[in-house]
Amino acid sequence: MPEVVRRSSPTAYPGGVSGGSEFDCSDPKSLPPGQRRESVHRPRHYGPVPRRRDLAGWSLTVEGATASGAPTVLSWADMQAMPTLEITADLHCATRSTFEDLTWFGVPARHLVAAAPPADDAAYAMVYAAYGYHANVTVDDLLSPRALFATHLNGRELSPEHGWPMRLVIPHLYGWKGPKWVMSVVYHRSPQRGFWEQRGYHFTGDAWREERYAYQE
Ligand SMILES: Nc1nc2c(c(=O)[nH]1)N[C@H]1C(S)=C(S)[C@@H](COP(=O)(O)O)O[C@H]1N2
Ligand SMILES: [Mo]
Repeated sequence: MPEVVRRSSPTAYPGGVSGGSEFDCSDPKSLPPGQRRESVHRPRHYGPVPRRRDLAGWSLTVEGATASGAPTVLSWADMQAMPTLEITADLHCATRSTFEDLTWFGVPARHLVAAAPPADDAAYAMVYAAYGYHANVTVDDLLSPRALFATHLNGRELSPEHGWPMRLVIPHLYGWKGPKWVMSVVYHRSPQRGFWEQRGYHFTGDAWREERYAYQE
């Protein structure tokens, strides 16, 4: 893996740990700058919610600048065979709403990267979802210990509105970096901008650095 420009967050965040093990601070914790707590976790997204389909036809494709040069297509059964992880994290929407203490369960993103690795010089990834939504992240973001492809929220299978059957969660980034109804991951050698990143939002989107808007880059 090349040396990636790691504009990531400090190891210890106020009120929690970015990556690494679970650390639950019972003191009132601080939120990232400019965020306010929301008591009800209402789903939010652009466009319609895909209908439930048979998981036998579901797949996640990893393609683009892969190490092998070929794409990898993972079935639902392939994903089920991977290690799992549960994390408790806050979801920070760039519109300033934070939803606290969500428990996500799924496949650590780093295991997907291990199963279908990028080429040595591919440091970027675009994550695609239903209806053309996509968000750019870095391979380092996917390798961060708390990044996961979630299938469950608060102990239940994801509802259609929250991304059934699978959505990406990267807690240190703003919510838009976590596509719901995920369909593919495309590795890139050069930076590319996703749906919101093309519409005025920040390339990196670290919530603790308040990387909200593209003009801050
Ligand atoms: N496919 C898709 N994924 C998406 C979005 C979207 O519009 N489409 N919105 C993003 C945004 S802006 C946020 S804040 C979170 C919200 O997740 P939630 O609805 O589970 O709270 O989903 C993200 N994932
Ligand atoms: Mo958002």
